[in-house]
Amino acid sequence: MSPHAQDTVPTGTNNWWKEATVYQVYPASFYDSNGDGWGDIPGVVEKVPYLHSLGIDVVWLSPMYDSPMHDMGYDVSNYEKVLPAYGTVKDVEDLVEACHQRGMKLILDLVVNHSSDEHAWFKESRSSKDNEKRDWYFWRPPRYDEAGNRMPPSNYRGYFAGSTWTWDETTQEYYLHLYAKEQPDLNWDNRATREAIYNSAVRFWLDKGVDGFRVDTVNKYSKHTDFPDAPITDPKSDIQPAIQMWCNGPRIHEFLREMYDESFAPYGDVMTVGELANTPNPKNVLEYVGASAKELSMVFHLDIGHIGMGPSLEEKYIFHPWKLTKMKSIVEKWQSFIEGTDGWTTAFCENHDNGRSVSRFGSDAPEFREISAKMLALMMVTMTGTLFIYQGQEIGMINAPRDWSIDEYKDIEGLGYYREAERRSASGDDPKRKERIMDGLRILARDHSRLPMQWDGSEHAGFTTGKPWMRAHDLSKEINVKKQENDPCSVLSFWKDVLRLRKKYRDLFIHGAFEVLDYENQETFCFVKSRDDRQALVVLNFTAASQPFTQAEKTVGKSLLVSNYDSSCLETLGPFEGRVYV
Ligand code: TEU
Repeated sequence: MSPHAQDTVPTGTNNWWKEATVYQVYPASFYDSNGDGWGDIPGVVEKVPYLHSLGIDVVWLSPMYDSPMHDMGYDVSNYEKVLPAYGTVKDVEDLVEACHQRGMKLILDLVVNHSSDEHAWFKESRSSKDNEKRDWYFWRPPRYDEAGNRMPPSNYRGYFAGSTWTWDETTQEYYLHLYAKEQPDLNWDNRATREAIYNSAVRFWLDKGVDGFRVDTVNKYSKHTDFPDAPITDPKSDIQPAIQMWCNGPRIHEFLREMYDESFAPYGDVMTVGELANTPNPKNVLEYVGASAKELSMVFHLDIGHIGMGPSLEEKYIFHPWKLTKMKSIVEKWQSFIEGTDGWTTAFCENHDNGRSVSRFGSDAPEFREISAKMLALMMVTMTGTLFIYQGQEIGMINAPRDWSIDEYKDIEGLGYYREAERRSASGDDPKRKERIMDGLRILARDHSRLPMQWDGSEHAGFTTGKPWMRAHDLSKEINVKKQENDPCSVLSFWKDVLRLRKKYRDLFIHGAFEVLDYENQETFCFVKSRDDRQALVVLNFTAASQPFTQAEKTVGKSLLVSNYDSSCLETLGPFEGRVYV
């Protein structure tokens, strides 16, 4: 590698966060240090050396704020307090310290599209129509149909299977919530609300030394506040998909620029990664992540997570078989769009809102579990952008067993879909919906990624000595950190090796230009990463059968850098084989 590889980087300033490997910790399920069945912040502190040995640069801690936990902490009742089961503000300061001591950084999850209905701001807002904080949330009077029945102000379907409007008896008005009724949307149009958000949720934590934020639902802060009805696309339902009413709204860039100027920039090169839904056009994405836009460092494009999901909110948890060309077109789009611009991108295939990648994109059959986890690792470490790994991905954790009943599922979103399906099946409106949704949840539910982290083969996977809030995987004796740590052939050891290679070949893997070679092929995914006169060739077999290596002639002049097979023949790719040539 050229010693000056970084000088040749074409994508603008090489900020510290561009080459970072980020590890997402879901605090409830990571490590329980006090035996109460819930993971906690001291538990994360204890595992910092483990993350450091893996090669992690940044820890992203999912919400740890005080919360009634209707949506696992994405319903914050006090931004300046920590959920008692997780610890204290002081514990978070200790975690900052533990990360910084090892040259690592810590980012938090900034959840400010909505608060909890138990937040003091909402309690005041709902108390009376003339309360000074009334306008901090969206309150609207009812409508009435011809028969005089009360109806919500608009026909929107929210994310968690129900209307976005809930009636409040006290003041006889509806309030808006894109998610659960316990998550009322904050009114960003009000300057005083924005100022309170910046102070309480952003500056409070930057003052404590955190290095940035993952910014939840980042493009939903500006709504079309006249709330017109959405077009009827689901005639059987009285609620309709209405995402265009709140994604990329009229004032969104004004708000994000203001937050940048007033809350991030004064603290230096703060890392911000926004969660950007429903922004299909790369040109519009650059409006958020171009360095000159001064809004966000980077965003997640959620398309990979949506593979296999239905096309609309109504169909979301009905599994739709997919083809490899789908994956390729998504990867190509979000790998290439920054080339020649001042924007930056991200690479990830797992988070707390999705099933496990091995179960979805590889195979969790015992004979293919490890090999396909390694193949997916090769895909991820060779991708341009900041890399995000989700806890347990590094040991190849898989979805919950298929025979677990709905009682093991805890997530508000999945359960909302399931209960709606039960009603619709029982009423005869859609008799098979319940089974189709349950089938979808087995692959796609958010619960799969929320099972306890598998540390060892002891009871509850070594996650807790108490009763875990969510059941540990039946296979935790087979898939766990302890078993893999000293095995040079394990998935964990493989991740450690390839994360090092990612840094060594940073000009190609982190900054390279991306090109797909075999777009039409539904079995293999071959792509090239290049910069100046240097090239890497990545070859991945996404099937459980051997496949011809159609791009073999492209290896001329290159040598094999890494593979998940010990040996193989050039022209044939074994099941889930992955190779990287440079
Ligand atoms: O998710 C945002 C979001 O819009 C969801 O639709 C997400 O893509 C979906 O749940 C995937 O199944 C964020 C958080 O990541 C999620 O955990 C929260 O529930 C949500 O915001 C509300 O805060």
